[in-house]
Amino acid sequence: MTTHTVNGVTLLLKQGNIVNVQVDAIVNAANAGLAGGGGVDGAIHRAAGPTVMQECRQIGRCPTGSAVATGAGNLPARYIFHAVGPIYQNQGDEPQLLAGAYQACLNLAEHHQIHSIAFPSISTGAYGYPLHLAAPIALQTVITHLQRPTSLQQVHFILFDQRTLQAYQKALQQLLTNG
Ligand code: AR6
Repeated sequence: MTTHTVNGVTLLLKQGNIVNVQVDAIVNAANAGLAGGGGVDGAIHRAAGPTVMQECRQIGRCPTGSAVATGAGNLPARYIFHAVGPIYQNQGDEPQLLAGAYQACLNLAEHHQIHSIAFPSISTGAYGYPLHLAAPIALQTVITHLQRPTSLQQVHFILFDQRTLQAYQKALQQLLTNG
């Protein structure tokens, strides 16, 4: 585990399963149809129970690079923020869309005035975003956001495997060294 403080807010990088994390909002790596799927999306819907999918159906869609909020069902959280990252196809707009997915969650956090949020590594599983490119975008978006006044006190990155944790640790070190 790595912890770092940004402007009084704790940033944690930790290996684990996001469904077990006690925070105000858990972020899901969803698809634009909010239709459920494998990976972290499957794990979250399984653990949360059917009410969350019912809410997703009512919302309908979420554009790539954005996020929508639902309740958290049986999860120990108040909200799930369903974020839609880009499918990596090297078309050029992926960095903006990935940053947009994180930023939309941070905006929802401010809107709901929550204190803690947990992110998975959006787009780096089924959506194929190279880890060494995605990790600095995720961290930079969060760190930049925390430089302004915020309701957040803790931001967790819950990274499923050691390879992903190490990529985020390396990216954080580089961002802190290079500014
Ligand atoms: N907790 C934390 N991270 C997890 C968990 C978990 N329980 N399970 C997997 N991961 P992915 P994407 C990691 O594929 O690339 C779905 O079918 C995983 O190891 O879940 O954004 C959706 O419905 C990887 O590091 O999301 C979409 O269709 C990271 O979460 C599509 O996949 C993201 O992998 C979204 O693809």
